[in-house]
Parts: sequence; C-alpha cells; structure tokens
Amino acid sequence: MVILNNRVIITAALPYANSDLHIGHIASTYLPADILYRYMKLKGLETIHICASDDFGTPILIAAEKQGKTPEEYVDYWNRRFREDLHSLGIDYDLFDRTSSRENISFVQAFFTRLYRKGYIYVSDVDQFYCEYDKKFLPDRYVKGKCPYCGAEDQYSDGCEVCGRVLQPGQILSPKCSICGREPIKKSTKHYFFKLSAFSESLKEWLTQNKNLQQDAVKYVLNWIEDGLQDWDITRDISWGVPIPLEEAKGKVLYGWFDNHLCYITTALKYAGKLDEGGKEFWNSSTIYHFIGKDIVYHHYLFLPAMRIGHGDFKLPDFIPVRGHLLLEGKKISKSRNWVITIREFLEKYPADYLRYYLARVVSSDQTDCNFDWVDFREKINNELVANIGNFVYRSLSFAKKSSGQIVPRADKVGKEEEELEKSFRKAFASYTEAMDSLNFDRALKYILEFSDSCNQYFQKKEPWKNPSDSSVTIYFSLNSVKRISILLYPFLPFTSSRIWAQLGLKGSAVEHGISEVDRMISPGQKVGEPEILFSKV
Ligand code: B3M
Ligand code: ZN
Repeated sequence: MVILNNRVIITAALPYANSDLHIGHIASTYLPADILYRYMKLKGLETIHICASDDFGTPILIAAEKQGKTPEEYVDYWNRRFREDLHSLGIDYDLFDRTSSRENISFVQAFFTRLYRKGYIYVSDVDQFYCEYDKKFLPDRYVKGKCPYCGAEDQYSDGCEVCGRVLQPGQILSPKCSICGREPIKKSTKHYFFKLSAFSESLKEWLTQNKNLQQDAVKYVLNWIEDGLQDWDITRDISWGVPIPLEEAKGKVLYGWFDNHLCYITTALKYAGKLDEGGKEFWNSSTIYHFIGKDIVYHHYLFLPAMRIGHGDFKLPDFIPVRGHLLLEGKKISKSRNWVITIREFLEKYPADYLRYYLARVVSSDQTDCNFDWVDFREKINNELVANIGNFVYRSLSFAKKSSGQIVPRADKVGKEEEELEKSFRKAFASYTEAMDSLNFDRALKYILEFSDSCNQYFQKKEPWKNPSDSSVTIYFSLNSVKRISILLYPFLPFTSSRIWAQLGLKGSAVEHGISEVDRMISPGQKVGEPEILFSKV
C-alpha cells in the first residue's frame, strides 16, 4: 500500500438527519474512520476528519411535517445530537457540517451547472405520482404500495424493504398517497437526469487501475457496469433540497444523493478556508479516504466518481473502505422492530472504550457481516481487556509503587528475558504498522494483545517480588512496555490510552509525541503517577 501524499482527508458517510446513531453505524463507518484518523495523527501526518449531517430528502421532510417543525429546525436537532453522541465515543471531527449549509448549497449548484453545460445532465418528461387532494407531487416515501417484484404490501415507492430492490419512480403497484391515503394520479413533469451511462468506460478504467480500492467491492461494481448503467433521475418535486439552479426548473430540487457526497469536498475546503480559492489544489494534493457501509457501495463506487470525472476539477477518492453490517445477536438491526442499541443506550451501561474495543475486535476489513453478541462481548472484555491489558498495566505500576517508591529505576543488567521481550515488541510493532497501514484494524488490535500477553508472561517469569536484586530491570522494562501499549492503543482506545499515559506520569499525550515515541525509554529517576484499575469486569 502506498500513501500518496502527506495530507490525508478522511470522511465518514453522512448520517441522515432523522434518527439516532446506533452500534451498527459505529461498527461499519464511524469507528474505522476514527481509528485511521487517530493513527494518521499518531504518525504525524496532517490529517483532516470530516463529516456532516445528511439533511435533505423526502423522509426528513415528512418527519419534520409530522412533528410540526420546519425542516431546518428538525435537522438542526439531529445535527447537534450526532455530534454529541459521536463525541461521547471519542469520535471528533475537524469539522462536522451539514449538507444544507449555505456553502454546500452553492458548491452543489455550481457543480450542477458545470455538468449541465458539459452535457452530462439532460431533461426529460417523466410521469410522477401526484396527489390531487394535497396538490403535491409525491416522490419516494410520499407513496406507499405493493412491490412489483415480491408482492410485499406497504412498501415505499423508492425501494422494497422485504426483497431489498430499488424501485424506480412510478414502478410501485396500488400506490397510495402517504399523507392522505388517496390514490394518486400520474402527471407529467420535467426531470433532470445525470448521464451515468456515459461513464461506463472511464469508471471501469478507474476501478481496475486503482489498486487501493477494496477489491470485493470493485468486483461487484464491475458486474453492475457489465449489466449496463442507467441514467440517474436527480430531480425531486419537493421544497426541501438544493434548488436546481435553472430558471425553468423552479420548484424543483436535487435528489439527496446528488448533493450529499459533494459535502465531503465542501466541508474539507470550508475547514481549510479554501472554498473561494485554492480548493482544487488542496483537494487534489491530499490522499482521500471515504469510509462507508456496504449498502451505499453503488453510490460511492459509481455515482460519486462519475460526477467527479464529469466535472473534472476534483480528484477521485484513493480509498473507499467498505465494512459489512453489524448484526445484533445474529439478527439484522432494525429500528422499526426495536432491535437496536443506540450509542446513548450503550453508554448508560458501559464505558465508550468497551464499545470501541469490542467493535474493533469483531469488524473485519472486508464486507463480511459481523455480530454483536453479549456473551462474546463479556468474554472479550473480561479475558482480554481486563485480564490481559488491564492486568499488566496495573501490576507493573503498582509493583513500581511498592518497590521503588514510584520512581523509574535504572536497568542495570539486561538479561535474556529482556531481550526476548524486546524481540516480541519488535515483531508485534512491525505487524501492527503493516496491519494499520492496510486498514486491517482487527488484526492490528490482536498484535497489541499478543504483545501485552508476552509482557504478562515476562513479568510472571521474572517474579520481581521474589528477586529484589533484579527487580529494577523488571520494573524498568515493564513500565516501558506499558508506555508502548499506551501508544499503540491510542487509535483504538483513546480514553484508556490517555489514562495509562497519565498513570505513567508522562507529559502531554501519546499523539503529541507520535508513534516514534515507542523507541524512547522513560528516563530513570522520573516519577510515575498513581496506579489505578483501568477496567472493571462485565
Ligand atoms: N445519508 C446514509 C446511508 O445511506 C446516507 C449516506 C450519505 S454519504 C454521502 O447510509
Ligand atoms: Zn419487494
């Protein structure tokens, strides 16, 4: 894997501003993106972490109407709530913006205009559902009916939740207006289409040449291209969205999937203060990562790159890491069936690092689904966090307190065991960096566990409580290993990492010193802090 530039921009898929984030979102998207962000910073790279609330679209408009709120008030509530929830998990952004920001709207409109002028957007008459009673066009969720594929009743007109198919406007059977329940008529309206079909060849080329792209996703997407790409209807006849910047398109807005991913660019440039000038160069001289869940592969591997190719100014992503779904006790997470754990609910019971730890352990680096299982959660926390890492850190610090009065002793005679320990660190460290660089975070975490395990064995073997003459060297090596663990844990368990750092009596934080700090030993004579139990058992 090649890191292309010094500056890194990391984005995580933008959550729809209409429901709470839950453990599934964290597992597939927000945690992996945050782990990489922290790791890049640990390596000393200029790194920008970007996200935003995805504010536009029919479901949000309907939900706001139901609550008697303006859509602006409605999305504002969610935007704040997302930032709070993510922050409580240690997931912070350089900028967490919103797709409905003034900057994004004007960026999106300019983007549209360029594509339109270049002939990549055309207008065509389409028959849309229209409610004569409500005097409204009824896109997407405004219509419910029967799925034409599997016959499931009560499905929204943009997709069937039972068979998972995406439905084109007008395809649903026995349509009903979801506001008044009456049957809508079909009425002709002008819609703008993005010529996705014109990009088949250039997309294929990009997909096959960019080896950084996740290969399981590339394989899928190439099949879709083989099947033939359809042009995208990017128009909605509703009031809540980015207005189409054409005189003749009054009252029409852009479909949310046209504007939301452009907000990655807007937000990064806004953060850098480069919206007016220099934005193009800034973006194009960065290494770009877009973290997503597997249900939006189509949008990120086809729609997004095609729009950027068509526009021409902004480079395509270097990496689009895709993770599988998180199941909850083997079953699909579902808000409507109340089979879900929100971030808030989890944090009422357990600390943030427990969730980060467990998810980082079970989420693999491809699209395989993984499972949140409470028994497995208890086992992993108790046997690994508590019994392995927590145990080593605590026994090292408390032994140092007891026998050397919290002063880091001198390591006089380095023996075979110390050499072994050093070797096991070198091995773990090399594997850790290789795994982190290739986005295999689950593996990287296991290397920390392995190292911590060898530290426990080292301590056990040395029995410093029985060998006072030799205990200095054991304490010295143990404390330095604790420091190394704290550094390697930083991307995964930021809260724990900084607690360990403080217990060692070190200044600043692991990230301020950088990853090379693993090679700097704590000076003898320095005072360590108070030992404190890191984790309690589940
Ligand atoms: N708002 C959420 C989703 O479909 C959607 C992501 C947008 S990323 C540009 O999961
Ligand atoms: Zn269906």
